[in-house]
Amino acid sequence: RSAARPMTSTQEQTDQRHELEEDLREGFWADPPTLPPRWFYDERGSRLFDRITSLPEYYPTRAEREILQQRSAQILEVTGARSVHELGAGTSAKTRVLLDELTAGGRPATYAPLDISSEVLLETAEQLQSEYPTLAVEPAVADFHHLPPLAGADGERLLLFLGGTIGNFTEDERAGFLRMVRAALAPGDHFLLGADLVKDAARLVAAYDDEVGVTAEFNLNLIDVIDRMTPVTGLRREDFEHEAVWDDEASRIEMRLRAVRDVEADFTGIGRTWQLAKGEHLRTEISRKFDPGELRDELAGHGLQPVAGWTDEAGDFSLTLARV
Ligand code: AVI
Repeated sequence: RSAARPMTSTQEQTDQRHELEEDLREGFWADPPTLPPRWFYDERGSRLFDRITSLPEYYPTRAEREILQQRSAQILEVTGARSVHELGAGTSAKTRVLLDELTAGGRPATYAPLDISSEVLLETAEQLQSEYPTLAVEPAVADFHHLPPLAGADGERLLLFLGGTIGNFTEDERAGFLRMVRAALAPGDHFLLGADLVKDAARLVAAYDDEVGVTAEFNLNLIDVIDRMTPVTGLRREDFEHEAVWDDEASRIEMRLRAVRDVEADFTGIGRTWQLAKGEHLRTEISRKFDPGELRDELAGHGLQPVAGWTDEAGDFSLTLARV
């Protein structure tokens, strides 16, 4: 969730610009135009996302924390894990509950936070290392498409993918991701997946269109990210409005930026003009909501055998534990 953070070197800045331009070329002239959600997360976007996670309407973060608080001991008992790897770890906030259990009684263990942003990773690793003296903290830069070889003994690894980020993938991306997870694990290793569940449409829409407008700001910030990272004229945030729509058939929320007037933007960096007529939209994110049974079948279909599953008390969010 953190591709567009402030960069440390000009080279990294140039690389990021080229990656964004590649994504623009691929998505912006499609119908509807799209952009991968990773571009939301510059410094401001990451701060806005943190605010989203404590909004009254946005239940997933609280629900997942509730499950982890109740089930961490059980998860570690069932898995026998001694090395925990977390993809998209960020600041590892929720994971601390699990790390407390993992290191209870001063037992040595390994925690490998994996994230796209080396900055956040290193800060988090340093912090965790001082909090958990018996934990070997081994951060590694990784994105959702490439996992490095995972340290630890076969059968003792637990890979975490929390937060419901699996819902932000398209069907193809999700299949590719699960193949990658399966390939990274050995027989006896486990995978713990956080996923948001289908529920009443009004609650889902409210979670992505909150009363005070933090999610709207998060969505509109994408226009500022694009404008800052690639040379473009005529792309203005005031020409768009935030929208969250529930698509029942696809079982997903779509976040959109709808044009409130005709937009004509000149992307001089890639030599193309982009037009969006008033009333048309740019799709900025999908957030798929799952049926627990279907999700278990999908995992099993990828060689990840579900061994346990839990929801929070309200049944809003799920953690599924699968074994290779
Ligand atoms: C990161 N991801 C799981 C969030 C979600 O709920 O799909 C991103 C988000 N977008 C708007 N609000 C939250």
